[in-house]
Formats: sequence, structure tokens, C-alpha cells
Amino acid sequence: MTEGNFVDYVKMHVSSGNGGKGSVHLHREKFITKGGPDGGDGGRGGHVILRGNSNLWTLLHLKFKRHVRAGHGEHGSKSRSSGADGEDVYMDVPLGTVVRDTETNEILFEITEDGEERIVAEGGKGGLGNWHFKSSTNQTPRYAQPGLPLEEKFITLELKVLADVGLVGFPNAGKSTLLSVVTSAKPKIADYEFTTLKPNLGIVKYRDFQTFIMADIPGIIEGAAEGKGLGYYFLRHIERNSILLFMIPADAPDIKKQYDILLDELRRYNPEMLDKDRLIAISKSDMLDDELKAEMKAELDQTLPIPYLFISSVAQQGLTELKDALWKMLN
Ligand SMILES: Nc1nc2c(ncn2[C@@H]2O[C@H](COP(=O)(O)OP(=O)(O)OP(=O)(O)O)[C@@H](O)[C@H]2O)c(=O)[nH]1
Ligand SMILES: [Mg+2]
Repeated sequence: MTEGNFVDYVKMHVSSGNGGKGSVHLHREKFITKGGPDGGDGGRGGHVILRGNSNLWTLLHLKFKRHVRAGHGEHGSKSRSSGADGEDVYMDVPLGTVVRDTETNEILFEITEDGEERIVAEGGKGGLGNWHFKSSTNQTPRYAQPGLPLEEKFITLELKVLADVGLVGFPNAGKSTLLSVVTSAKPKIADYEFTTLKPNLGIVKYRDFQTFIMADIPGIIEGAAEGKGLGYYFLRHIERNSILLFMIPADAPDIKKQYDILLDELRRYNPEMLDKDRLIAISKSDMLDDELKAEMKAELDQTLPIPYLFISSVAQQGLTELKDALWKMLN
């Protein structure tokens, strides 16, 4: 899937470097005829390393990379000098990049944290030089280890972002706050509208080993389609999420109406947005006492056309239920 500059899928060939050869060398110096073995070790071949970078959103920068090669390790030499290690090659990728072996389609790993580094092709180990092999029975070994060979493979990088959950809501609904409590993302949060100007992504760790991605975007207001507020250009960031989580604060004057307005703005942006699965989170429900909550429930059960949950990011209420519900919808 590659549209415009939103690239979420690339294939490439990666190759690490060969390990350098260990050296076979015998020490020679004027007046010393029989020096011992002093061949140094070969250097390690360079790795190809993927590194998570939270400032990246797409795989566009890798689109035209067909081959990535790390440097070879240098051979060892006399006086026990080790060869230099081959140069490692780093490729920065957005969080949520899933790396597969193209041939087997097996998932090798997933990059989920900023700065996380994973070796995708390991450099060959350097060989040991001959001085390591000196023994009482062999004072002048005439062999050294060869370096280990490079590793190469075809890999497929796939950006997961598109598969998961996008947050939709008016400004100040608590979208960024939710992201900050269910992921390790640190979006800006404040008590005024349009705090979020650019989308934020976070990875939700679910139960033991599962993860999914949540995208926090700027708030939407009525008339966004005509350019009110920040407009709706940024909706493209959730265009391909498979679930939309509508966030409506518990103190909204009319929850159903807010939902309708949000839905209408999405429809005007792209009617296909309405084909996605939807869930409503009534945010900031720590502001409700039990009685009020029960009253609202009775009403919402009648008026809201889709499932909803009460949550509070601040009081950490309903978050596990929310993750359970999202996970169920995703799978
Ligand atoms: N009481 C309460 N306040 C909350 C909760 N979640 C968020 N808030 C407050 O609501 C305000 C807005 O929160 P944000 O997370 O910045 O809201 P947002 O939807 O990202 O807003 P924009 O980025 O402007 O669209 C902040 O003052 C938060 O502290 C909650 O669960 N309970
Ligand atoms: Mg925000």
C-alpha cells in the first residue's frame, strides 16, 4: 500500500559485513630471530541496525533503498593489532514498524520504543589471530581463524499504525491525556482548546505480549470541513485506522449531539470514514458520582446508537475495560 508520500510498506535487501581474518604473523625484529606469533584479530563485520524514531511517521525515506550494506571488518595484522570493526549501518524507522523475513514471512521483531535498536543483519565475528593458538606443543602456530561470513536477507518493513485506533473528539475532550496514560507517549496536555497541533502516536501494551497503536490528533469542531478550528486536514492520519474511538467528556452539555457533530464532520471529510468500527468513551467520568452516572446511563442507553464506556484517565477508571473492548474489536 503506497499512496502519495504515505509509505507504509517497503522491501529491501540487507547485508552485514564479513568478519576480518585473524592474522598469521611471527614477530620479527633486528637481532631477534625467533619472535613468537603476534598476528592480531580480525575486526567484526558491521551490523545493519534498525532504530526506533518517534519523529518519523512513514517509511517514505526508505522507499528507494533497495540494498543496505554494512562495512566489512578489517583483517588483523602484526604486533597483535586488531583489525577495525566494519561500519554499522543504522536505519531509523517509525514506532510500530514490523519487520519480517520476506522469504518466510516470519515476524523478526517490532520496533515500539523511541531509540530502541535491533540488529537485523549481524556482522560476522572477526577471526582470532595466531598468537591465541600458541601452546606448549606449538610455539609458532601458522594458522589463524578466518572471519565469519556476513549475513544477508530480504526484509519487509510494514508500518502498523494504519491498523489500529484513532482518537476523535472536540478540543479538550481528554484525548492526549488518554494517550499519555495507556502508552508511554508524552503528548502536551493542557486545559485549553487545540493543545494538540500535530498527531501523536503511542503504543498500547495489551495484556502480556500484544500491542496496538493509538493515534491522538487535534480536536475537531463543528465546521471543521469549512476550515474552522484547525480544519480537518489531519484527519488523514486516522484515515486508515481500523477503529475510531470517539471521546466525549462527561460534562458535555449533550453527548449524543457531540457524537453526531463529530460523525458529520468525518462524513464530510470522507464518507468512507463511517465504515470503520466505532466506540465511544465518555471521558473525565471521575467528575460523576454514582447517582449521576446511573442517570446518564439510562439516557445514553436510549440515545447512543453504538457501544460506549465510561472512563477516567486521571482516576484510571475503565481503562482496562477500554483496552479489552478495543482489542476485541481489532481482532
Ligand atoms: N477530571 C478529569 N480531567 C481530565 C481527564 N482527562 C483529561 N482531563 C483534563 O482535560 C483537559 C484537556 O485534556 P487534553 O488531554 O489536553 O485534551 P485533548 O482532547 O487532547 O485536547 P486538544 O489537544 O486541545 O484537542 C486537561 O486539563 C486535562 O487535565 C480526566 O480523566 N478527568
Ligand atoms: Mg490533545
